[in-house]
Amino acid sequence: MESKKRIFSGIQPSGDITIGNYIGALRNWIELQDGYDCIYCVVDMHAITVKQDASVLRKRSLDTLALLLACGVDPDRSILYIQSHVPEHAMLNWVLCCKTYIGELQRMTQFKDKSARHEDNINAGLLTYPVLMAADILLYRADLVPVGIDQKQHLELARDLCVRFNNAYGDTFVLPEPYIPKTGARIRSLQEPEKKMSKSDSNPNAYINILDEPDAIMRKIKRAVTDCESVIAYEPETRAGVANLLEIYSVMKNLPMEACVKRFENLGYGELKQAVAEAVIEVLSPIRQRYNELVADRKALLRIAEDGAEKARAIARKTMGKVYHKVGFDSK
Ligand code: AQP
Repeated sequence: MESKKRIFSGIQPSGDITIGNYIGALRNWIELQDGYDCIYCVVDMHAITVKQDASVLRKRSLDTLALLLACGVDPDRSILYIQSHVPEHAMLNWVLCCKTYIGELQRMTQFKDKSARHEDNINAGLLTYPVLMAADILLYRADLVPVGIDQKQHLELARDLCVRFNNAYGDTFVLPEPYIPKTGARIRSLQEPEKKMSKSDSNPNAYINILDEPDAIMRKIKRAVTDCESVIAYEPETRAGVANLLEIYSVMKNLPMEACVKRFENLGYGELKQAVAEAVIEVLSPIRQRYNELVADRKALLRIAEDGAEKARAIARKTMGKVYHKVGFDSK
């Protein structure tokens, strides 16, 4: 029997998870569970590349796990765990760091953006973030990585490192492919549509948190920046604000873009915003309800995290054994 292809993806517990994260990545995580062997991870080690309060991070990691469950990650079908519970991530990170050139990392858009945003804390982890991400993926020999477009550059580095290592030491890692959705790969900020929607944005009106209450969703979408045109059209290059609302609508309603544009023919921005907000509320309300139930039982969440880490470690340990042997460490 042919074995299923493997998926790996992660999310940082660095803030409230937004509909950008949901549309760009999480909803695909859920769908892909049907046909793939899926491994999903709360990447708390990535989160400390920017300053975090320890107790807040600890709580957020488990809350994020609960949110993934609420969105539909099924721990009976997929492996779900917290990155720091599996030490092999850090072990492979170090080996791969020694195979990565500084110039490759300095070119990364996210490093440039985050260095500008965190001028007082341009630490080495911010620079080597993509190497840890490569380690996450290669450790599990993942075939496919569902991510938003912002992670494409990092995934290319993971592919380069895979080829570099395999060429030097023989076949060890599997070459991962990105899985980027056609619609919603880059959901934009509601306030500055030229930027991506980001959970660490200092302006909460710029993003919709998956757990936002309906009135907050309605308010934020009604305030979303659009333009002075009068016709609703999908022109992402020149009319990013309106295109963003149409993309959110298209994904939430599961309707092709042409049908969405037709739906709003001869209507105004007020009607568009009302319909987008209602569509978002309809999808997010059941997730919020499930999350509130799940998050109340910390013991059950910890059990799921421990169980997931054990399953993940069984795979990671095997890869790491091979890697240590190949690079010349004395593996017992
Ligand atoms: N705006 C977005 N549109 C589509 N996809 C997005 N993703 C993030 N923002 C958007 C995708 O969500 C997944 C998890 O992201 P992450 O937690 O690894 O961090 P990130 O990419 O750095 O996202 P944020 O929200 O901007 O976090 P902060 O503010 O902490 O840096 C990834 O697959 C990502 O592509």
